[in-house]
Amino acid sequence: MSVLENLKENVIAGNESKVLEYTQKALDEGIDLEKILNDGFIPGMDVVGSKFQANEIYVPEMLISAKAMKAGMKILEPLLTEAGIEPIGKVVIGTVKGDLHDIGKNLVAMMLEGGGFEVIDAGVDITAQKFMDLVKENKPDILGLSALLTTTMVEIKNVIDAFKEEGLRDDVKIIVGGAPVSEDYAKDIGADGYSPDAASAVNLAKKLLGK
Ligand code: B1M
Repeated sequence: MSVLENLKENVIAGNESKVLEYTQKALDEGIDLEKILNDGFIPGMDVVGSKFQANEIYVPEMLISAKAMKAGMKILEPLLTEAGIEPIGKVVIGTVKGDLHDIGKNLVAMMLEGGGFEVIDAGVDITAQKFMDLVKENKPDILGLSALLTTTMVEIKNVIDAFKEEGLRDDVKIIVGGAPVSEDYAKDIGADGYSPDAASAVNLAKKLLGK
């Protein structure tokens, strides 16, 4: 198996030490940074996403793969920045005001990174004002809003309404998710998209940007 095939397989297996080893090997062999990303990390996380959607693996396995991917990406990130290689899009993501659940949101963030996006993670309990400030400051292509409680789900609508009132709604695509959120709710409140899980959030984000 080539170094990149090994990298991909170890991302899928969630073997962090091997991911680090093969990332370094790929760099030592002088393999192009974009090639390491496009033929190692991204296809690895693609397989993880597909397996999750097919119920072949579950959240813990996906988290382990995402963690291994993130560790390897830490080596690549400064080099990618130095080389001026652009991510496929920028996402600001956070859990809305009043809500402290972040496991699902973190998974979505990690899968988006694995899919080639730059992700700015705002954290949890984020107000509409803070989301607006982050969008003005970072100019992301996509804003991701997560809510896990039926009581905080309504806050997603408040954020979207605040963006409309401030005249910022057309500046960013808004995607939403979290256990109580549904496709119908997303449509009703004027979101650009909904995804039920982390793997489909990546497909949705790519689709919204025409990638
Ligand atoms: Co809480 N909690 N919790 N909790 N908690 C739930 C959500 C609950 C369903 C449990 C229950 O009663 N059966 C319930 C909500 C009921 C409701 O409103 N419908 C509940 C409650 C009531 C509460 C408290 C109010 C409890 C209390 O204090 N009385 C309290 C609220 C605190 C607050 O937020 N203000 C509370 C607290 C907590 C802990 C802090 C203890 C902890 C959170 C730790 C953390 O996140 N750091 C916690 C946990 C762990 C859970 C459960 C057990 C697990 C949630 C989770 O992480 N799931 C949960 C019950 C359950 O789900 N079995 C429960 C795994 C995760 C990978 O899935 O987050 O759904 P999920 O994310 C998925 C998708 O939803 C989607 O992709 C992810 C990955 O595939 N997704 C997106 C998520 N965000 C997305 C964004 C996207 C796209 C997709 O685009 C932007």
